[in-house]
Amino acid sequence: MVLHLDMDYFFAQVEERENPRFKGVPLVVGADPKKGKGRGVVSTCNYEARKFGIHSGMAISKAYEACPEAIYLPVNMELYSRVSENIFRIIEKVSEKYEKVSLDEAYIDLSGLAENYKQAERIGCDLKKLIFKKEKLTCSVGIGENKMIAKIASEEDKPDGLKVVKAGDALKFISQKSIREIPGIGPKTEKKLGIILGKSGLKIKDLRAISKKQLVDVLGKRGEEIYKNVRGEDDSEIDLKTKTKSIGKEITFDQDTLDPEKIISTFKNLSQRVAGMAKTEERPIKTVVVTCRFENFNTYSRQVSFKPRKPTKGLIYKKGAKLLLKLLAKKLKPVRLLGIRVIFDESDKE
Ligand code: TTP
Ligand code: MG
Ligand code: MG
Repeated sequence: MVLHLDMDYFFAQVEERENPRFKGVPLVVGADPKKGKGRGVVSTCNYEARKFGIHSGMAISKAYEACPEAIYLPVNMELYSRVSENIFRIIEKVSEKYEKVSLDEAYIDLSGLAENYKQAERIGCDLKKLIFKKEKLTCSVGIGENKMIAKIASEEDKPDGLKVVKAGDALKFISQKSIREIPGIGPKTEKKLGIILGKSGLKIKDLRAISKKQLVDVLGKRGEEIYKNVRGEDDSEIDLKTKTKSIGKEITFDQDTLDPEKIISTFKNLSQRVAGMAKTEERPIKTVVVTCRFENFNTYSRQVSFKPRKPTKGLIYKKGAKLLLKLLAKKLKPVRLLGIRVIFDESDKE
């Protein structure tokens, strides 16, 4: 048995908690909308804002168009990382056998913890209560016989949901769901499958009509997995305690710029923020990667590796700036986007 947990509208919910007057009104976390002229995207929004069609990844200008009266907040990653750490500490108390998927999402291996679905449900219920008690945040939990079923189950009653899908009910449970609920089926795969069956808006049960051979012909190796997935099966393992491999941050300028002062001060600021985030991992870094996108959208990355060291602002900035300056001197074009990323040392891997 597997339990999947995902925090509800995570960044936005944390902001609501920090400032209750954001509750009950549309709240969007992401780039500055600049009265509709902003260039970035929506990170997430609360459910009130979702009623206006706003969602993660949408252009912030589109979101503003849909709901100019919403409250727009910048991404405060340091805050969300801190909250995320607290949540994972609570999860760890329930079980050491978990996989961290993202800041707000985890799979927990229930084998050895629960003997039946009733016990599993209690564990899910307790975990939700614990998180709410300690962090005043809601999450949604799904329980199933494998990762895929657990994940689809956790989506079922969001927000603040708890859904248990017993082994015998899994097939029926997924039948009427969109094929997009299967992890890894995105718009491209959906389109290819739509062509095979000659229709759109495919449900999971529709895919059961496609032979394994045909799925493999169209999708390659992934076709074999999908053949199993649509039958409720999923052999993917819980990847226990995957450590964060890297942390980075990038920024798109409001206007492409060649101004050295602006570029350097922005880069310094980015380095500082990345250092702040990297520090919370309490592990040394071994590589710094710099990314630069120019006005023509050509994007270049340069990296440097060194003996593992503490991720201080000074180190990250010094290593990064050298790479950046080399790149800028060579290209001499206005800059659209700057990014910096650090890669952690993994030689201490268990
Ligand atoms: P999700 O769990 O996908 O979304 P969510 O928690 O905001 O909403 P839901 O209730 O549907 O789970 O992502 C977790 C956080 O990751 C989200 O709060 C913000 C961030 N995020 C982005 O910054 N950009 C993205 O495109 C997505 C999908 C998420
Ligand atoms: Mg979430
Ligand atoms: Mg998530």
